[in-house]
Amino acid sequence: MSKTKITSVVGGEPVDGGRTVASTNPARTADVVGEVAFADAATFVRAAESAKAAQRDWAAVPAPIRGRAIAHIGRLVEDNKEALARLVTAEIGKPYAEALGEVQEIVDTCDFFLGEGRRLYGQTVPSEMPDKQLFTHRVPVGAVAVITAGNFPVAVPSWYIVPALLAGNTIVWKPADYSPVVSAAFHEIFVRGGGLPAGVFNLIFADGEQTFAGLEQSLERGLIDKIGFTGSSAVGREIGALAGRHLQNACLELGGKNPLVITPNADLDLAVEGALFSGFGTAGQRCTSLGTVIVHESVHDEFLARFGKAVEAAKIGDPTQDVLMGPMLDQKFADRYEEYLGWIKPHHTVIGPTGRVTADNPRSGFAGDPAAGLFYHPAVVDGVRADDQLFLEETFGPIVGVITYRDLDEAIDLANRPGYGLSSAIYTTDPQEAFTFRNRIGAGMVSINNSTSGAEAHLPFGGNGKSGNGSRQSGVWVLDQFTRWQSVNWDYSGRLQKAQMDTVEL
Ligand code: UN1
Repeated sequence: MSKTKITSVVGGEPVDGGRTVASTNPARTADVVGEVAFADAATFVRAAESAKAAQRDWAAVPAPIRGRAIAHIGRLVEDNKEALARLVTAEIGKPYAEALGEVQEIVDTCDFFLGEGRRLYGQTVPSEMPDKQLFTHRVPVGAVAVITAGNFPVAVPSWYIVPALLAGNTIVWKPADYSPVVSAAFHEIFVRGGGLPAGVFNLIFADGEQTFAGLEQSLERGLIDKIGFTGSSAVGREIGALAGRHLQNACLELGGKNPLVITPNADLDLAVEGALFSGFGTAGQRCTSLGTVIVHESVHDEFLARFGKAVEAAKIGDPTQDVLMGPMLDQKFADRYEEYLGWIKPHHTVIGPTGRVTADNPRSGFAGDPAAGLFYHPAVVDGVRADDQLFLEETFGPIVGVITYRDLDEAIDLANRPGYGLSSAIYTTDPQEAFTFRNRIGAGMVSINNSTSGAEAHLPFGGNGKSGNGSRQSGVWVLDQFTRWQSVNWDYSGRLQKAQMDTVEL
């Protein structure tokens, strides 16, 4: 693949200069996919100025016409689906079938919101007084800063950018630093497909420090009206605090330690399949990835035997082939996996080989050349305890813990204990167990007889506790993030009618 030079785009113009960083293919780390020029805080502020300046005209475009722009974007993404998916696979090592699914999520999001341009409903509301009418309108929030992670380099940004544009907002997007080539391709499709005027959708590549400084300065100058952030809980806290200091409420989609409960009434084969996919799909690097299996003690041994076998048989390796698990997305996540293993191994039973896949530490049936990339063994850790670091913290890697329980109360207590609250799952054929779990789990998303991963574009997505501040994306619900309600009070009585004082009595 030829090297591409990627830059930020502010007000429709590329911004070169600054430090240049190479983006490599995690499945073949010697391959440079592209080079990206990192911008500084001042460039971020210029992007915010540009978004702010373009917002009034963009909001003046009738919503159905903005919906049509979203429709064109969706079609262009669909026309370029394979090419974009191949780029996702090349730059972050996501297996190609998953990458295709990820690109499809943009199409689904566009499909949903193109019609929303013709709805974007407000209400008519009766007044306490005669000859007076009350209305509500959704109005755009203004210029939105979108900061996203690289594990879903195109689907998750579209969850913010599509509804925000549809609702009449303009954007400064700062994607993850390890997926710049995919991000630039996404930006290009959106600007071209939607015919977006300059300044409506700005793209900034920058490191965390410059981004934070640029964001802070933009907030101080009133240039950014809303922040959407997907990433770790630690950075989410900082973003949330920064937003709060400016009396804003950020849309935060953070980490998860997602539990999967297996009751004695579960279909065990189905549970094994669900645990395998959500534990090791995307090499465990989804915010919705499985953290801990909470299994009833009576079925623990049988589950573990079947799960162990399934993990051993799973295809791992070259993400352009048909594999369950490709490489780690980036060196920093590989390092973290190693760090966790160093902590886990002295204390726990780990099933099968762990660590990096090498000639000395092989993986049977490995697809391709393990030495070429950031390939690791999937780790299943038995005998986890409720006060273990592994039980309490997100690992963002292919590590699944297993803990046992005695009754459903204990299982639910364990599922809630880490204090995250993104996704969760229960495997049971007993509806009573399923509904008790649904009723008492603290997570924003609950799967019954399905894995913890696998959001759909029209169902609310989001978490509670350490997983977010209760904001929700997807479907109509996300419009509450990117619009504000305006109340209109229209008096046609020709006199001053005072609320409460002139209220009509029966
Ligand atoms: C994320 O990992 O940030 O539900 C989002 C899922 C995905 C989205 C995950 N479609 O697994």
